[in-house]
Amino acid sequence: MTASPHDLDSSYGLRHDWRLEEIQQLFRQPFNDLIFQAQQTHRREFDANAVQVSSLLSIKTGRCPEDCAYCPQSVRHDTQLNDESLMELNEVVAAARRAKQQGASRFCMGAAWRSPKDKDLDAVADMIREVKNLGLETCVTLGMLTGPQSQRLRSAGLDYYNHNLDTSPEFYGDIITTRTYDDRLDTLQHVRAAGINVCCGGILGMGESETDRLELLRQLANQTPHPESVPINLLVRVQGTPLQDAEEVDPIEFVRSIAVARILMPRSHVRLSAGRETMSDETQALCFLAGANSIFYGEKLLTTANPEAQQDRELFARLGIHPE
Ligand code: SAM
Ligand code: DTB
Ligand code: SF4
Repeated sequence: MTASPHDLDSSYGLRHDWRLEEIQQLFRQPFNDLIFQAQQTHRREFDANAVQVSSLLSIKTGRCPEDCAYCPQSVRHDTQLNDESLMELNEVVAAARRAKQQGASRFCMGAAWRSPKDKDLDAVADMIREVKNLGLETCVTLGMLTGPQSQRLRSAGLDYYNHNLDTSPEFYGDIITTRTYDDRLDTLQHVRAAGINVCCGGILGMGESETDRLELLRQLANQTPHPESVPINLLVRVQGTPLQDAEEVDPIEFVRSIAVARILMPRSHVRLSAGRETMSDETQALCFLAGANSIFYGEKLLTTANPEAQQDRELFARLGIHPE
């Protein structure tokens, strides 16, 4: 392992000034050295055998005006999706209750909006209050937010807001043209200023280069403070999206990316997010070894498949992992 002047293991500090070359050095070191460093960091900050579990629900599905190339919910792609308008409160609460019974500790509600209308926000605020009343942490992802909208969500008791950077600033324009990287950073600032925990990550497997992946991690790590939750999604290739035939990610490269996220953001929950349905148990085990300590749990993500809850319980039992 190469020691750097800012070696985290010597300072135990959190940094927000990472340079790309330093991240490349971390990423490219021998796999065993990288995993060892990530494990050391992980064990310093967390129970090494605990994994946080969140369940997802799509509360408004499809017909999104944005053109995100990866997304089955964009109105621009013909993906055979069943569109659904905003769900009723009682249906959402019933789904949250089931998620809690299955063992989830956080309930994340996603809506296919560019940004919510104020009327929508009233309905979502009711959902947040009711889900919180069940004793679950709450998370929503609704697209772009203004400052006042963020404050309204915080007043409803929202714990986390998910808004991803998705990729590097350089590759971003190849994936989304209907809103900018800066728009995303603005929303993240509003959420942070309202006192809501930030859940922010990205997607691997969209045809980006190694540099793009590391630049995404640099963008995340150089936020002050670090996002509390960092979802690393492996692209779910959905028929009808422009990325349906994107090249597969080498699982070892994926694990390396998780390890680097762990080292750069030692106190954040790194979430092994979309893409577990097609991932081997062994790759998932390596991701946990590399410092992933959160997953989406339950048979569905927003619109695509996720492993069955029972399958995940069996995997956790085989690995001696306990959910939290
Ligand atoms: N519309 C809101 C937005 O874009 O912020 C919220 C929902 S959107 C589906 C949430 C995130 O899901 C996206 O930012 C993206 O990172 C992830 N996502 C969407 N489709 C995906 C796919 N096919 N594979 C992996 N991740 C995906
Ligand atoms: C995140 O980073 N991944 C989740 C959550 N945040 C909202 C969404 C994954 C969506 C995968 C495609 C789908 O199921 O529609
Ligand atoms: Fe819409 Fe979000 Fe999908 Fe982009 S990722 S098309 S904003 S639902």
